[in-house]
Amino acid sequence: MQTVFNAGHALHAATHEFFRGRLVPAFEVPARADYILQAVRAAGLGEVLAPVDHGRAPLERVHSARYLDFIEGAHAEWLSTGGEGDAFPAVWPVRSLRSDLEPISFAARMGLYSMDSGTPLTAGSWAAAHAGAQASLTALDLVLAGERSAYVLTRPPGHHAGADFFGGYCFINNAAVAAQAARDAGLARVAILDVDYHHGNGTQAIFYDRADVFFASLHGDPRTEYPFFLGHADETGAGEGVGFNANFPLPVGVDNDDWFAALDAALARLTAYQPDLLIVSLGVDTYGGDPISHFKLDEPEFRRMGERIARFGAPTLFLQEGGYATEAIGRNVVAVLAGFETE
Ligand code: SP5
Ligand code: ZN
Repeated sequence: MQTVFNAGHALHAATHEFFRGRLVPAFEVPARADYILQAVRAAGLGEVLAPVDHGRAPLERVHSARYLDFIEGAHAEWLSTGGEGDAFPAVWPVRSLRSDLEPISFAARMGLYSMDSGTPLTAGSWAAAHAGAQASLTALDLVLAGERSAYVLTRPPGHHAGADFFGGYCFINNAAVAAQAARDAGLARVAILDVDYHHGNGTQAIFYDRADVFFASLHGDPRTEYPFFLGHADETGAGEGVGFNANFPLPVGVDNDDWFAALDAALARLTAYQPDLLIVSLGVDTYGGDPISHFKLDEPEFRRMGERIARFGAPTLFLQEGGYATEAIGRNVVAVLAGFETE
């Protein structure tokens, strides 16, 4: 399996994130990608390629131009309006407040275009996220050209980012950009399987009223786990999209057997859908040793996950999402990808 590596990932480097009113050391750090790259090379998984620039148009198929403009200029604007270091939002247009008008105030626009204060927007966030989307499009090209699979090694992750907001460490929704690009390349049906510990609220929202992209997700129950406000089992799609969204919320500490039963149930739904392409939002924060999550998968389970996804039998694009046990992340990711390769 070939890897498309976003070497620009390190431009997004936060030292701290907001948590319970304090700055705590950031979890989503450049070393994550370094460890994965090392493990991919050590395992001899396959060639490591650089992204090819596909421009901004494929991003605008998913995100609003206004949002992309904002993210591109946000850090410079933060500095020019008196901010120091990384930028954080502090005010949001919640129920009864208006989000249909774009304010002039930078602080107000930070709130309009975000969902939480736990996502540092750094000087290099746009460059890193933009390059990650290019890596995703490059890996998609490999699969469209007939490769059985490809892996996108990138950060920041993408699945929490919506059409016009950032959050959950995510700015550009790589899975959504790739899925839309696959549709635009002529594939009729695309399935997204999100196995990150956290519900992929951004991806779900982007495709919620559509039948041409099926979103299925296994994740910590949003009643207790981030992103809290989406990811319940009764979210099955809207309008033409009814029946093309499937959530499998699982309790904190879920048994590995129950996690795999949910994976089988999700894949059964996707089998009935008969997609032309499977995109896997591959977060490995389901690892037992993850510092911010509460599932119990380990290397044998990650390998089994890869085998199970391979048996699904569709051309498969793996995209890196979460995983915060930095020293174990390479081993865990490679276990999934190597498991896929052996099937
Ligand atoms: C892509 C992805 O996995 N995003 C996850 C975003 C999680 N944001 C909430 C983080 C809360 C950190 N909690 C720290 C607890 C330390 N004991
Ligand atoms: Zn996650």
